[in-house]
Amino acid sequence: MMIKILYAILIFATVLFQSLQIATAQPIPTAEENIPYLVTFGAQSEIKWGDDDFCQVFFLIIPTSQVNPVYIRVYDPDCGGEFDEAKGAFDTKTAFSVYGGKGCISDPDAQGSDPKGNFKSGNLLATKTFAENPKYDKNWYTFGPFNPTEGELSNDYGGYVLKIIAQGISGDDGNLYRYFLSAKSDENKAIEGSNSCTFEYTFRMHDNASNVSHVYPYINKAVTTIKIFNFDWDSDGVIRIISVAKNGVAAKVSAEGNWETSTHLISAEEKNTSLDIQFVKNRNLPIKNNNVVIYVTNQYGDQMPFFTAPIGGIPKFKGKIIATPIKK
Ligand SMILES: [Ca+2]
Ligand SMILES: [Ca+2]
Ligand SMILES: [Ca+2]
Repeated sequence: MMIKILYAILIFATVLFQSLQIATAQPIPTAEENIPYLVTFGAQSEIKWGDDDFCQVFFLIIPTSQVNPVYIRVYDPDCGGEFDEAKGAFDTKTAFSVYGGKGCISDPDAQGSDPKGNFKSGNLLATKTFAENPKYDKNWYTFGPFNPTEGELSNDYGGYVLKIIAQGISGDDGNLYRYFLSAKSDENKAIEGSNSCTFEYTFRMHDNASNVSHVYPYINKAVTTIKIFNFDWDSDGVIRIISVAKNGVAAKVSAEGNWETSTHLISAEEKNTSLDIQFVKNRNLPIKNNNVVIYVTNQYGDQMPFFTAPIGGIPKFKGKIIATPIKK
C-alpha cells in the first residue's frame, strides 16, 4: 500500500516537473496570463476606447522538431454578436493576415510598438477580412495548413516563426478575439514546445475585479533598465511587477486615453528570467469593458517581447518578505 502511494506521488511529481519544463502556450492568451480577449478596434475609432493604433501583431514560435503542418485558429474573428464592443451599429472590418519567411520577425519594423515602415515584413501566406458574420460569432476560423518551414527560422526565438497581424480596416467598434496554434484544422490540439510573443499587447481586462491579468516580458542578459509604457488603463487599480527580486513594485498607471511610463532598474538576478507584470483591478470601483495597451523597452529604447508562456516559468520573489505591522 505504502509503495503504491509513493509510486503515485512519484508519477505526479514527474508529470508536474515535465509540465513545468515544457512550455505549452497554444491558446493565446494563455491560462497563465488570465486575459479574456485580445482586442483590435476599427480604423475610425477613438483611441480613448483603448486601442492606440488599431493593429495587433503576434508571433507564433514552432519548435524545429515539429514536422507536420500547423494551423492558426482565430476565435470570434468577426465583429458583431456577443463579445464584441459595439459603438453604434457594428460596421467594423478586421483583416487577419499571416506572414512567414525571411524578415517575418527579424525585420526591426516588425518588433516596434507602432504599425510603421515594413512591419508586414516577410511573405504573406494567407489573409481574410471579417465584418459582422454570425457564422464566425463564438466560433473558430482556421488559417492553414502551414508547413513549419514557411516560418522564419530564428535561433533567438527557438524555432520557426510565423506572424499574424490583426488590423482594424474600417469602422469604429472593438473586435475581441483569441488565437490557438494547433496541430489540427478542426480542433485545438496543442503543439508541444511552441510559444508565442508580441512586442505590444492590446487586450481586454476581466470585468470581475477578483481577476488579475498578467504579461511576461523576458529580461535577457543585456537588460539593465526597463521602461513600462501603458495606455488607457482608466485608473482601474494598480499595475505591479513581480520578479525574482521585485515583490510588487508599482508601475505608473494611465487614466483614460493617455500614456504613462515608469522606469525600473533590473538587478543581476533578474537577468535571463521573466517578469510578471500584474494588472490588479480596483475592487471598489471596477471598470467595465476596460481595454489596455502595454509595451516595455530596454535601456536602448528597444521593444522587449512578452511571451505568452513565460520563459523559465512564472517568476517567484526570492527575497525576504518584510512583515509590516497591521495598523489598528
Ligand atoms: Ca460602429
Ligand atoms: Ca470578435
Ligand atoms: Ca481602457
